Parts: sequence; C-alpha cells; structure tokens
Amino acid sequence: MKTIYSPKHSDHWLRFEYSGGQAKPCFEKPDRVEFVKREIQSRNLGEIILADEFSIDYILAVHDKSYISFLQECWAQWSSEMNPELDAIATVFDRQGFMSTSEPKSIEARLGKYSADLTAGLGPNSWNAIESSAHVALSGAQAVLAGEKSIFSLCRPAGHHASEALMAGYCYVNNAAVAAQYCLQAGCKKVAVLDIDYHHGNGTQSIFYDRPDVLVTSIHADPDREYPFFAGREHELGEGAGKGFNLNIPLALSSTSWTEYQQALHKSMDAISTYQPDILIVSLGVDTYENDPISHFKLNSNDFERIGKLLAELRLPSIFVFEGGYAVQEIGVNTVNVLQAFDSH
Ligand code: OKP
Ligand code: ZN
Repeated sequence: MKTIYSPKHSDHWLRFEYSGGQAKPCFEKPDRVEFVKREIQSRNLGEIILADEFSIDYILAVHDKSYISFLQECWAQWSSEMNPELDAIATVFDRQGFMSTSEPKSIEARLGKYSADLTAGLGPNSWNAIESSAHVALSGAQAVLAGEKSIFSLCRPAGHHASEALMAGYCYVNNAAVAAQYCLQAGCKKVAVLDIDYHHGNGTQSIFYDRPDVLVTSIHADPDREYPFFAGREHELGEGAGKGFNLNIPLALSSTSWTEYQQALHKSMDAISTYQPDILIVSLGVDTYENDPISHFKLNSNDFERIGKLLAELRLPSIFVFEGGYAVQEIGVNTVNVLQAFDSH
C-alpha cells in the first residue's frame, strides 16, 4: 500500500493542551507522524508519495467559508491583539447565540465562535499544516479513484472532530469528510466512512447527518464517560433523508478488549456491506491501544493486525485516513499492523 505524506504537518504544534484543570504538554505532537513514517519505511509497506496541491474549493465543499477564513487569518490577528508567544485558544463562547450570524471583530470572540471546546488551538503556521493534511486526504482519494486498491493518507492534524464551522479535539478540517465529498463529486454514488479512532467522530457524523449518500459508522468509547461527551450514542441514527445512515457503536471504557471490539467491528462491517458503497474511507486512529496515554481500551499490537485482516474482507477500494494515537513509541507498529494485514489479505 502506498502512503501519502506532507512534511508541512510539522508547521502545526502547540505549547500546551488543557485537561483536568491543568495545562499540560501536548499529546498531539509532530513526532507522531514521523514515527509512523519511519515504521512504514522500515517494514517496506510501500512507496511514500508527497501530497498534490488542490483548489480550496474542495475544503469549502465541506466547511463554511467564514470558518476557513478564520483559520487562515487567526494567527495574524492573534499575534497583533494578543501575546504571540502563546497559543491562540478560545476562552469565551457565545452559548446564548446572540452573535450567531455575524462575524465578531476581536480574535478572542472569533476563536469562541469557531471552537467547540478548549482542545484545539492554533499556532503561527498551523493553517499550512491544516491545509496540507486535507491535501494528503484528497491525494489519497485521487489515487484510489485512479485505480489504487487502497491507500494510506498520513494526515496530521486529524479531522474527525471538526464539523462545518467548528474546530475541536485537535481537529480543524475534516480530512475524511473532504475526501468523501471529493469522491462523490468525482462520480461515486455512495461512500462509507468507518471511524475506528477511540473517540467518537462527532464532526464527521454532524457533516453527513442528514445525507443518505454517505454512511457514517463509528466505534468508540462510551460518550457518557469519554470525550467528545455530547455525541456518539446509539440512538443517533441520522435525520431527514439521512435517517438510517449513521451508526454509532459505543463501547465500555476499560473493559473493551478484542472480544468486545471484534463484535462491534462485525456490526459496522455488516452495515457497510448492506449499504454497498463505491468506496470505503477508514478514519484510522490507533488510540484504542492498551498503552495509549489518554485512552482506556485494551487492544494490543496483534489486534491491530486482526482489524486490518477483517477490513480486507469488505473487498472495497479503501482510503485509510490517519486520526488519533498518542503512544508514540508504538504508534508506528500499530498503524502499519492494520495496513500491512489489510494489504496481504
Ligand atoms: C482527538 B482524536 C478530556 C480531554 C479531551 C481531547 C481528545 C481529542 C482526541 N479529558 N482531550 O480523536 O484522537
Ligand atoms: Zn482519538
């Protein structure tokens, strides 16, 4: 399997993240992708190709224009109004919606408008990385549409928590959604997104919630106990024309090992088989790993091979889009285990 990569991902890095009432060093750091890249090379997964450039219109097909302008402009405005030695991050939110339709003037207000929470900030060159990550996903879609059986888009930053006009959970542009929309514009009739990151893909769910042309299914930690908390429950089935095309499988935080996980994966795969999509997009997070520092599932490195082997049974052209995974020492092994097992089945 070939990999799509961009060195621009390392333009995005933050000083801190906030959790448990504390500023901590970031779990989401540039190293993550470099460790995966190194493992791809040492195990000869396949060629590593640089992403192509694409028109901004492919990103605007999924996200609001005002939100994308904010992402592009944020740092310049933050560094003139606030302290350029610190990350741009929201502190206030318009929860009553008084300004919901107008564009606020100050950068603190704009950050509040376009942030769902305090788990996504911006640094001086973050937009370069965010855009390149979408290009990595688009290049993957382009390759599969041109006949590759499968591809790995080594995206960073991740995307699955980002919705039309909100950044959240280390995510800014929803790379998987941008790739899905690209496939539809290129003539595919139906696309399935399978999200196997530990966290519910609430951004992807939101983007396609009222649409029947994209089936979204996510297997994740129970949102009663885990981020993103406010979505990811079984009763969220889609709405309007999209009703029946969203499938959530929440699993217990600390008692989920392969036995439980495998059942969920079969359920998701059954829904995908029934749907008969032209293309499968896998939001691939490896934070389901037993030693992940922010997660609580109990999958081991061999289980990631089992995931790859099972997914291959769908026999669909597949785009693997990288999402989470924070155990950097093992992030490469676990990711390549999925991809290599998929490839050889
Ligand atoms: C991004 B991805 C709650 C902290 C929340 C944010 C997690 C973002 C995960 N105690 N931290 O889905 O891997
Ligand atoms: Zn995650």
